[in-house]
Amino acid sequence: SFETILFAIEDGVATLTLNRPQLMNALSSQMRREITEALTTLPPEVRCVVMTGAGRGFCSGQDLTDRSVATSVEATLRDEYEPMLRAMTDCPVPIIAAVNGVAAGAGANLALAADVVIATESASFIQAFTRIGLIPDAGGTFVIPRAVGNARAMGMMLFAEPVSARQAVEWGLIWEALPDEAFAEGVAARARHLANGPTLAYRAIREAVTQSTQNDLDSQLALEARLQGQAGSTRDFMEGVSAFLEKRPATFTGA
Ligand code: T3D
Repeated sequence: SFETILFAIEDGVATLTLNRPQLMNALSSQMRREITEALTTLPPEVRCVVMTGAGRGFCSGQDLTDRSVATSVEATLRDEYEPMLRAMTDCPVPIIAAVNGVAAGAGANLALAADVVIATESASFIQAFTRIGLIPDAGGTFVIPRAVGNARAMGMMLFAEPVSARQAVEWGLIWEALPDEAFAEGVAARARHLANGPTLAYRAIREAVTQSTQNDLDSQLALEARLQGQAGSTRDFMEGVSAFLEKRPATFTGA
C-alpha cells in the first residue's frame, strides 16, 4: 500500500490521487516511486487511469523541502523522474490527467505527459522552473513546443506565468476545461468512456502518435499498417463491426 498517493479501482477505472494536499501535492522522492510502482503494476481489469490531486491543487512539482544537498539534480531526474514519466508513456491503458487545481513545475509536466488532460476552469499551468533558476524538465521541453509551438512554449518557460485552463485549451496544450461544478462528473464520464472502449486500439494510437514526431510519411504509413493489422485482429474489431451492422452499441472487452 502507498503513503503519498491514494489508489482505488472501480469499474475498470484506476484513480491515482496525489495525496500531500498540505504541500499542494509536491513530488517527494517517495511519491515519485509510488506513482511509478502503481502505474507499472496495474491489475488487468484496469482499462483507464485517472491521475488527480487531493485538495485545492493538482501538483506543485518538486518538493522543495525534500532536497538532499548531496543528491544531484541530474541523478534525481534520471533515477526518479524519468522512470515515472516512462511509466506513464508505457502505460498499457490510457491516462487522463484530471487537473483539479494549479499544476506547477514538474507537476504541470506530469499532467501534460498524460494522454488526455482535462482541467477545471480555475486550474492553471505554470512552468515555474525559472523562478528558482532551473529549466523545465519532466518532458516539458519535449511536449510543450510540439503542442503549442515555439513562441508560446518559450513565453511560458521564460516568464513562468500561470496559463489558465481556458488559455491552455485555446492553445492546444490540453483537451478540455470544464466549469468547476461539472468537473468531477465530466472526468468520470470520460474515464468510463475509455474504460469501456477498445483498449488495444487506444494503445496503438498512442504509439502511432508518439512515433509521428520522428517518422517521415513513408515510415508512418508503414507503422499505421502494422498497428492497424494488430487492431484488425482483435475481438473488439469483430464486435465493433457486428454491433454496427446489427445497429446496437458495441461491447468492447479490451481484447
Ligand atoms: O531535483 C530537482 O529539484 C529537479 C527537479 C525539478 C522539478 C521541479 O518541479 S522544479 C519546480 C518546483 N516547483 C515550484 O517551484 C512551485 C512552487 N510552488 C508555487 O509556486 C506555489 O506554491 C503554487 C503556484 C504551486 C501554489 O500557490 P498558492 O499560493 O496557491 O499556494 P501556496 O500557499 O504557495 O502553497 C501552499 C503550501 O504548499 C505552502 O506551505 P505553507 O505556507 O502552507 O506551509 C507552500 O510552501 C507549499 N508548497 C507549494 N509548493 C511546494 C510547497 N512545498 C514544497 N515544495 C513545493 N513545490
